[in-house]
Amino acid sequence: MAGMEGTPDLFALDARLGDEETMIRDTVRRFVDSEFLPVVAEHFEAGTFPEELIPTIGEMGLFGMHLEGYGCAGASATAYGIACRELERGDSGLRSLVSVQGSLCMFPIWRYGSTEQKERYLPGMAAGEIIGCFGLTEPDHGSDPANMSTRAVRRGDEWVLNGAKRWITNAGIADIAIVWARSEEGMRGFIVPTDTPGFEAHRIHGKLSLRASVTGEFYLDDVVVPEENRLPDALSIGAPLSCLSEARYGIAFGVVGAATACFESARDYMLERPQFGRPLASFQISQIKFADMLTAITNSQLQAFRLGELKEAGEIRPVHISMAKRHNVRAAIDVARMARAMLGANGVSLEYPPIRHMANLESVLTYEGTEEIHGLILGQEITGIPAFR
Ligand code: TGC
Ligand code: FAD
Repeated sequence: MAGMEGTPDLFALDARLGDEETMIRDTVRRFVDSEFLPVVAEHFEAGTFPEELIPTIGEMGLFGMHLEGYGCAGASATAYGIACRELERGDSGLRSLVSVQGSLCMFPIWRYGSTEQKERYLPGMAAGEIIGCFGLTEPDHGSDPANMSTRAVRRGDEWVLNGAKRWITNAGIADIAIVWARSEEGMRGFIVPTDTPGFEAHRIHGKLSLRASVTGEFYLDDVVVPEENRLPDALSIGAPLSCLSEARYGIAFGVVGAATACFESARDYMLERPQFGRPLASFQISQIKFADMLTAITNSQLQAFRLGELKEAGEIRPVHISMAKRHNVRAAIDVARMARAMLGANGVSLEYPPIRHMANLESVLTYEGTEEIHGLILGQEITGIPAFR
């Protein structure tokens, strides 16, 4: 009897996709297979992102693809999720680029910006001509951004920003930064061109996860921006947290792609490689591992698809996203580790994807709300008691 081939989808969930969603899935999958996968290992080793692919990603309409107007594709929430899944089948760093640009930088302008800001920035960002980064985390404030140190002081028609942001995806290559800062009036968000005097960005080196993604830090030393660069409708910590909801949604789908790549790699390897005179896939222990991996992937697919339905129905709540982000990242890490071990010594080589995904997923577990923070969000939903502080 022939075994399962290709991408696992035991419950035929992709059959529910509409024509446009299927077309987006196939286009992104072809791009990842033909243009990204051939170069990812060398970039991962070098600690670089293949920046020459950014215009193609823009042409495919993937930046801010779930937003309407201003040059954005206006695709469905599920289509955005499926695109994230296919991108992260390539590498979490590739999905990160699209998450940060679309959900963390374009979304706040689209949701909280003025018409002038939207017209000025969104078309260029959708095309990949203007790259953004999102500065919320600081050296001393990660899980608790509401207590951040960065300050914005109003001075007539302008604002003076001081502070430091660390662990910022794309800092160092970005043209603009979305900067969150506390002011006497409350939490505020600003669009800061990275060539503004007093703005200085550095790359973080020695990072052993998400290596095919640029991560950095930036400093704001008396950076002056005009009032017209403030996001007028962002008036509390709820504004940056709502951007996180957008990006976390994409991660819940994305990590299904990373897990799938690991599963396929282990399955194909074990079917081919004989030990003790038979293919490794023929041993019962291997098959139980495949069963556990496929079950974990299927559970994650189900959560992701339901999340898409809730988002499209306008019924999604942050706690739904927390459950799916937390569950699906943990499931993907477990699958990646299992796949890594099933490849034996070859599993520690960049020639095969599992170790790269396994290392990447450690960042994905931490960023966009750690596993513990999402657990506490669920704990609050269950008990009604916030246990963060
Ligand atoms: P809390 O009192 O719970 O809430 C304050 C206000 O915000 C609202 N809110 C949200 N709104 C939309 N989406 C969400 N996810 C929201 N969470 C909360 C809330 O309803 C409330 O509104 P209102 O009107 O009642 O005032 O706030 P808190 O300060 O106690 O924070 C709670 C906590 C711990 C959950 C929050 O701080 C948190 O999520 N911390 C984790 C920080 C985090 O995830 N940082 C991510 C940085 S960006 C990043 O990692 C990018 S990685 C990019 C990549 O490469 O992909
Ligand atoms: P901490 O908050 O110090 O947490 C350390 C540990 O303590 C964690 O295990 C955490 O779960 C636990 N902990 C914290 N609070 C509690 C509590 N109340 N109860 C129990 N346990 C708790 N940020 C951005 O703003 N923009 C970006 O683009 C961005 N990109 C990133 C890219 C990468 C590769 C990485 C690794 C991070 C990135 N981040 C970004 C930062 C990321 O969001 C933070 O690292 C994350 O929010 C956690 O903050 P922290 O690292 O300060 O950890």
